[in-house]
Amino acid sequence: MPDTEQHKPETGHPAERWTPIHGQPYRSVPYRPARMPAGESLARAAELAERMRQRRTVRQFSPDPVPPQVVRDAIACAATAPSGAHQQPWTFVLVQDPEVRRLIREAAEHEERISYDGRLGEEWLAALRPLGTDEVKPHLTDAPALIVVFQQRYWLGEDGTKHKHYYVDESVGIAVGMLLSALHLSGLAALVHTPSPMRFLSQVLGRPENEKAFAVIPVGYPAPDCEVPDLVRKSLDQVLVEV
Ligand code: IYR
Repeated sequence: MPDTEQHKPETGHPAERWTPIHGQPYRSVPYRPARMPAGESLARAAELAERMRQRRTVRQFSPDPVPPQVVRDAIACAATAPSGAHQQPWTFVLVQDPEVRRLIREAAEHEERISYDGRLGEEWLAALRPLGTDEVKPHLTDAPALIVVFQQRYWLGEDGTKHKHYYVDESVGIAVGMLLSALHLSGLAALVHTPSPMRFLSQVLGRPENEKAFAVIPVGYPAPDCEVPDLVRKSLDQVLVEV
């Protein structure tokens, strides 16, 4: 079996940077994590479930800065997500520049105004009414950081050939779930914002044509007067079916 640089496991070491592989099998390496005692598993699972229950989507952010390394590490967590054919079809753009955040807000509010003025349709507007959202998006400039997530629909070979990626929606969705968990468990609040259409994000951020915006995620601390809707989550017996 070939043993080239491309087949080595990813350790994050600069000499082992990922490059796309094509049609060659991966080398296998042992995977023998120590088994966690059941008692410890139970305790950790219950604690994690409780901490995740405390996560809330926030729409009112404090302008206080966040440690950028916390956000980078949360993105590093997201980038460990499983993906179709291990193609890792994601790009995370971390925007802290106030002028770029202002441009994103301006363009998002322009699109959202059209959406709330009727593009969404009456049924969709009715579904949103309980949340009270509208076209004004102060979180895009109040939050000190935005993570703009792009899906890579395909990758471009050096000769310009397009190689399709598989299960891109699923892969990026899983990665965003892991990102939200990591941010929350690291003490930061977030919002998944999906201005529509999102083409302006590629233009403002100068992204290549193989990338399509997936979501804008403002990240920060809740404003001191932040309020959230008094939501009730489905109980476990409403979401879990055991066979
Ligand atoms: N993208 C719009 C509308 C919107 C849609 C859904 I579904 C939401 O859960 C919330 C908002 C906006 O961001 O306002």
